[in-house]
Amino acid sequence: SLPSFDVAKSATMQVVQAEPFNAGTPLDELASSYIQPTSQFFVRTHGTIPSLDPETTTIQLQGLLAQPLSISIADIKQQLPYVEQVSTLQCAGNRRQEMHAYQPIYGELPWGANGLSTANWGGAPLRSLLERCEIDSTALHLVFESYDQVERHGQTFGYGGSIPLNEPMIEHALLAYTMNGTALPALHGGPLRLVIPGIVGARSVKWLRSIEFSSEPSHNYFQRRAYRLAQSSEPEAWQNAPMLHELPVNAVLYLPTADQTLLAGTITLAGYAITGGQALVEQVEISLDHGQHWQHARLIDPPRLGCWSRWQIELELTAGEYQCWVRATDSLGQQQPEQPAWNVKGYHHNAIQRIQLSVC
Ligand code: MTE
Ligand code: MO
Repeated sequence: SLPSFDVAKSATMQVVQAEPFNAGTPLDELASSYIQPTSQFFVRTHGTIPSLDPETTTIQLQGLLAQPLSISIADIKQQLPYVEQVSTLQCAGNRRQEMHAYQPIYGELPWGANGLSTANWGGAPLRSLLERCEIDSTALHLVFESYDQVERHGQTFGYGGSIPLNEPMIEHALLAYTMNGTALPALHGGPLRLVIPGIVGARSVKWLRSIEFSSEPSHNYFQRRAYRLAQSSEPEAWQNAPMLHELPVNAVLYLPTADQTLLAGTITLAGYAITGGQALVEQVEISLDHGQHWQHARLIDPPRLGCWSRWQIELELTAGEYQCWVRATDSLGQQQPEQPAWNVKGYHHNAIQRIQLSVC
C-alpha cells in the first residue's frame, strides 16, 4: 500500500520510487480523462515534503529590484487576482525507459510514458506579483528556491531552478494554491507552487520560498548540474550542455496495451501528444511502413496552449505483425526525430515511438 500523504493517492499509482515518493498514473487511467483527478496526478519529489502553515508562510522577492519584498501567501490570496487554468506538467524523465532500452542510462528513475498529468490549477498570475516589483534592467532570469530539503553529494539544500525573464510563457504562469478546485495538497507543492505551462516540469517549483531577479540562471544543483542535456559525466560536458527549458514535441501510444489480444478487423489506436513553449499540437500521424506513408489520427481534445491532446485512429488490419510508428507535429512545424537524442540523464525522450502490434 502507498504511504499516507495529505491527499489520497490512487492505489493503482505506479510507484517509481518509494522514498522520496515518485509515481506515475497507469496509462489506461491517464487515457480515461483529459484532467487527472488529484488522486491520480503523477508525483515527482526529490526531497522532503514540507508541511507549511498557509497562514504564516511568506515568499521573498529579492535580487535585482529596487526594493526587496516579502509577501505572505495569505496576502497573495487576498490581494492578487484569482484565476483558474488547465495545464499539463511533464517531467523531463518521461519515456526514459524507452531511451534506456536504446542505450542504458544509470542511476535515474525508470519512468514510462506516464510522467505527466493535467490539472485545473488555480491561483494568482505570476505576472500580477512581478508587477509589484521595480525590476532592474540588468535582471535576466527569475530564480526560484523552495522550502523542501534535498540531499545531493553530501549537501542538504532547497530545490531550485530558473527561467529567463523574457520567457513568453510567464504570461501563463501561476502562483498556484488550488488544484482541481480544492486547496493545493502539500504533496503537490502546497500551500503554494509555480505552474509554468509548456516548460519542463522541473521549473514548476513546489513549496515556493523565494523569487530572485538575477543576471544569470540559478546556481542550484537542479539548474546547473541536473536537467541539462549532457552527453557524458565529465565536468566539461555538463558546463556546455543546454539547460532544459521548453518541452519537446512528443506523441505516445497507450492503446492497445501490451497484453491486449488484437483480432483482425477494426483496431483502435489511441494515445496522447504534447509540445512546449507557445506551440500547439497540430497533427498526429501513424505509419505502418517505417515512415514511408502516414495516416492522420483525430485529435480528441482541441489543442490548447500548455496542454496535452489525446488522439485516436481506427485501422483496418488483417492478421499479421506490424510495426506502428506514431509522430506529432506542432504549429511551429517541429517534428520528432527518428533516433533518440541520448543523454546521460535520459531527459526529453521524444524519438518517434515504434510499437509492435500482433494481429490474429
Ligand atoms: N519543486 C520542489 N520544491 N521539489 C521538487 O522535487 N520537482 C520538480 C517540480 N517541482 C520538485 C519541484 C519536478 S522535476 C517536477 S516534474 C514537478 O515538480 C512535478 O510536480 P508534481 O509532483 O506535482 O507532479
Ligand atoms: Mo521532473
